[in-house]
Amino acid sequence: MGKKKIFLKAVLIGDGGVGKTSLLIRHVDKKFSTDYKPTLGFDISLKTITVQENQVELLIWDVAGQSIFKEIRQSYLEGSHCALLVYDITNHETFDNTGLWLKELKKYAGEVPFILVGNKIDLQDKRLISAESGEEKAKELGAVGFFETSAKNGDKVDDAFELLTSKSVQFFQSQT
Ligand code: G3D
Ligand code: MG
Repeated sequence: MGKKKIFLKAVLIGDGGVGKTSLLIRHVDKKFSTDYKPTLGFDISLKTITVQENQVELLIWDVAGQSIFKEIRQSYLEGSHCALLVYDITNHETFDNTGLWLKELKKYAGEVPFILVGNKIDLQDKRLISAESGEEKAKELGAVGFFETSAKNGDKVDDAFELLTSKSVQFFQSQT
């Protein structure tokens, strides 16, 4: 059996301002930018990750702007194989909204693996959501993993994307 090439569509979801774009920039380009220009529509980045001898091409979709229009949201979420569901540990509302984002994902993409991510852990003095609450939420929502990250200093960012990729490959291999 030769090596297989697998293409997966991953979407970044969660409220505006939680750090989705920053996490993507950190993972794909290995840098943190504070002055990138948000564009209209989507950005799609490609990340190649090797999982069990298979070359996985992760196409990571990121939506521009603070909120997503309903019409756009459908085409954004449809056909997703997996998702990174992000909240900000310094912002309660973003944590409470994770359930709504998951509902949207399920509506358009079905039951796909996702990882819950609590971002901005460099801001410890502003933390409002404990790691324990995050863990609990991840279980309650049915996430395949949970990480606390910092897009600012890179903490656990690659781990989150890599776990998402390997869990997704497992998931889709178990379905065929
Ligand atoms: P979004 O794509 O989810 O809307 P962004 O979020 O990636 O645009 O980030 C929103 C703001 O949070 C940005 O600040 C960004 O620099 C900041 N941010 C993202 N991740 C982190 C993090 O891990 N730690 C800290 N301290 N800040 C973060 P501005 O000021 O540019 O709006
Ligand atoms: Mg963004």
